[in-house]
Amino acid sequence: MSTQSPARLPPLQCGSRTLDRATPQVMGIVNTTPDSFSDGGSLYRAGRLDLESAFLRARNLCEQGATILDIGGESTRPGAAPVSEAEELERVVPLVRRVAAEMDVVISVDTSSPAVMREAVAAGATLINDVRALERPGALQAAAASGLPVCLMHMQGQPGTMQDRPAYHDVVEDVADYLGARMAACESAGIPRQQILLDPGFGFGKSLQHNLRLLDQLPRLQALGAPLLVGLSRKSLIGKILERDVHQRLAASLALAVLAVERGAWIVRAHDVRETADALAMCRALADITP
Ligand code: 7PM
Repeated sequence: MSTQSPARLPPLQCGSRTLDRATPQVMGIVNTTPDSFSDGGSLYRAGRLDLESAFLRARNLCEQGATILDIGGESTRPGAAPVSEAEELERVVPLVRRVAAEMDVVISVDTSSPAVMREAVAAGATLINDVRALERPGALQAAAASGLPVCLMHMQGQPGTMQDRPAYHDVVEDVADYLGARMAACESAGIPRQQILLDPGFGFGKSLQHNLRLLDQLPRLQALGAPLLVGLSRKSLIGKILERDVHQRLAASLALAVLAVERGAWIVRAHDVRETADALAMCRALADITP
């Protein structure tokens, strides 16, 4: 466990905005894909992404307490079909531009494509979230050139097949080794250590036991020295334990968010922003008691 007071940790600088490391942060999910696993294309009209609906969704999440919005146009759900770069650009860039023009929030672009990174950053994104940890050719360079913070996530396999028989030597050590190596690759490419976030990638090529062990052992990942981001909201590990469908997973998602923050997570990626922000405010209150 760290002996340094969280208040002394340097803030994360996202463009002109700073995020305070002493306060757990909620990253609200704005999924612009038609088959988003839990918001089911609700931002679509007549088969096309409706920019106004997407913007209203984004504004709502900010009003509910999101300090970061994660805007993505590629579905990484298990079994999802790949999306073309042109389509990803078309879904993401206009929304990033509109949100950047009208709202005071950190905009995270959820992409693995260097072109989408560049265009989204030009449109106002100030954080890069890549479920492939900048492994695509050109992604490290595009991220480094932006000068912005990056979130490196662990995934085993590829979205289409990652959930059939995931296997590890030791899931916690394997994920820690991978994230450590990607952090080193970032530093070699010129992305400073203070600009790196790490994410174990819950649900990305992991069995229920793998997910639970990673959650329990988050402090091992925290020891890598970068702030942690976690995405547990409505994920199938909850369905496996409770046998609840995706819209009946709020209470369990909040429990997991609190447990993750207790174990050292800083940013929680969530669908239900108001409820998550309330839960994390309780974590903060307890962390802040005067001795
Ligand atoms: C299955 C797996 C279904 C994942 C849906 C998802 C994360 C992310 C996503 C995450 C970071 C979802 C996702 N999950 N980015 N993008 N961390 N950094 O729940 O856990 O929306 S997609």
